[in-house]
Amino acid sequence: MRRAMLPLFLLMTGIPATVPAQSTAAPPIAVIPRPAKVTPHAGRFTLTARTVISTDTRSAGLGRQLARYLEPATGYTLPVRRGAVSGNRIVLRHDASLKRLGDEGYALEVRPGVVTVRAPAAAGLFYGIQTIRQLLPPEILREAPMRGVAWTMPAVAIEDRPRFKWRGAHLDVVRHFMPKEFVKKYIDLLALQKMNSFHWHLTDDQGWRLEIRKYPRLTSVGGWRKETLVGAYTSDTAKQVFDHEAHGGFYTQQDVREIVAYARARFVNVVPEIEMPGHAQAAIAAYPWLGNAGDSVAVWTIWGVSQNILNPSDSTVHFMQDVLTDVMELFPGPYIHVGGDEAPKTQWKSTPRVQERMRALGLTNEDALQSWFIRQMDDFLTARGRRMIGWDEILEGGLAPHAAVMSWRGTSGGIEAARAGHDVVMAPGSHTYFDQYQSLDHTHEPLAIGGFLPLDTVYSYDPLPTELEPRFAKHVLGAQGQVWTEYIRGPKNVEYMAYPRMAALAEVLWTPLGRKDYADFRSRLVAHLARLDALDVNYRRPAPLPGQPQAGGR
Ligand code: TNX
Repeated sequence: MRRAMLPLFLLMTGIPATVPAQSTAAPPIAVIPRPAKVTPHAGRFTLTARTVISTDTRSAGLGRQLARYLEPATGYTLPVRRGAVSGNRIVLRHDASLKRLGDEGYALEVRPGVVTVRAPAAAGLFYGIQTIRQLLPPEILREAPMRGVAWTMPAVAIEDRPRFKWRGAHLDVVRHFMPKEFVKKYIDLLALQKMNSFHWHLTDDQGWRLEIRKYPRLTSVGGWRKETLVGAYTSDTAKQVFDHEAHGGFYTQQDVREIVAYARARFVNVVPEIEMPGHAQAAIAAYPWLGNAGDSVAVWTIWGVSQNILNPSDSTVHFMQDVLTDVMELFPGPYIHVGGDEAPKTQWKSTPRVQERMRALGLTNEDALQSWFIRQMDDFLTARGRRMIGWDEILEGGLAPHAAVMSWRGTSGGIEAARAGHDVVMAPGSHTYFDQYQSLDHTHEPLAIGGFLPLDTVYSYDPLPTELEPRFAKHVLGAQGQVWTEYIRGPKNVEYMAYPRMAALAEVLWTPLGRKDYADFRSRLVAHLARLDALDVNYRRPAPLPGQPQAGGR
C-alpha cells in the first residue's frame, strides 16, 4: 500500500544507468569540487595499456590503488614501479617542498606522455588521484570494460588544497537500515568528491545497529522493530497506519572493521554516533532498566521525539561507557559522537528516583542533569585520548572545553560554541538537511519529511557565519550534509536525496570562497552527473538553469 504511493521511477531500483553519451556541454576541466588553481595547457595525455605508474616507496600503496581504480573500465592492468621510469607514465611523489599546500593539498601536472602528482602527504596524493579520475572520461568509473573510449585527459596544471578540514556526510542507518555494501558505495562517492568524514548514525529510538559484545540484546532485541509507520507522520494514533512488516538489521563488529578500513583507505574518517540520553528507546527496549518508566517499551515504530530517555543512574552511565569502550576499539578516529539532541525531560521530572539523584548531585534542574550525564561520557572519552562531539543541545547547562559541537538548530549554537572556544561542525537544517524536498512540486517527488532545500541553496552556503568574529573562525572545522532516513527507505532513495546536493556541499567545503560560482558549478555538474550515471547513482536530475540544456546523461 505504501509502495503504491511512490512515483513509479523510484520503484525502478537496481536498473543500471544507461551509458551516457559523451557530454558535449561540459567544460574540459570539469572537476568537482573546483580546484583552487587551474592552468590549462595545450595537448592531451593518453592512458594506454603500456602506461606505467611510477611511485616512491611511501606512495607504492597509492600507486596500486590508482591501478585498481583504472583497471575495470579500461581493462588495463597497469604496472606499478618504484623509482624513475621512462615512457608514458603517471608519477606519484611525496614532496616536502610543497608543505604550503597542507596535509591534503597536491600539485598535478598533466602533459602529453606524463602525469605527475606531487604532495607533501599521502592524503594529497590520494586527492590528486581523485582529480585524475575526474579528468578522464566519466566511463572510467564504470565497473565493466568499456570498448571504444579514448582514455585521454586535457593537459593542465592544478594546485589544490581544501578550504575546510571537516568535509562531512552523515547517514542515518537506524530509521531505515542500509546494507554494508551500500555504506561502502556512499563512502566511495564521498572520496571521489574529496570529502573526508562519514558520520554514521547507529542508534536511535527505532533501532540499535551496532553489535556490542557485552550486551547482545542491544542488537537481538534493539535491532528490530515490529512494524513501521506508513506515509507522513501524524500524532493522531487513530489515523496511524502500519506496514505490519518487521524492519531491522545491524552491523557486526567484523562488518564495522571492514567499513572503517575501507573508509580509511579512502582517507575518510568514520565518526560513530551513539545517542544518549534521548533517542535511545531501542536500548531501553533491549534493557528496560536503562529507562525510567519501569514497564518495558518496544523499539519505536513511529517518527518524532520519544519521551523514553535513559535514566541517569550509575549503572546506566557504566552501561553506556561499556558501549563506548567497544566503540573506541572499533573506531580509531579522534571523534566519538554521543548525540545529546532532543531529550525531553518529562520522565526525569516525574520520576522520584531521578529527582533524588539530581538533588544528591547538587544539581538544580534537569538540563544540568543532562549536562552532568554528558560530562560523564566526555571525561571517559577524554581520559582515553578521544574527543567527544554532540549536537548543539550539549551546550545547554555547560560543556567541557575539549568537547566539540555539531550545530544543527541553525548556526547560532555553532557561533556560541566557537566563541566559547569549542570546535564546531556546521550542520544547519536550512542548508545541510538533505531529507528535505528538492522541489516545491511534491507530486513528482518521493514523500519527504518536509521543507525545501534546492541545489542552489546548498551551494550558496558558507560554513563561516559572517557574524562570527575572525579570531574564532579557526574553531569552525567545516560542515556536513545530513541524510535522516525516516522517509528514505533504502539505498536508491538515499542517492536520490543526497545527489547532487552532496556534490554542491563538497564544493562549499573544498573550494576557496573566491572560486565559488554557481553557474560554473552547474556547467561542470553536467560531467559530474555523467560520472554518477557511470557509478549507477540514482541522483535527482536538477532543474535546468534558464537558457541551458537539461543536465545529466539520462
Ligand atoms: C531532528 S537533527 C533530529 C533527527 C531527525 C531529524 C529529521 C537531530 C540532531 N535530530 O532525529 O531525524 O530532525 O530532520
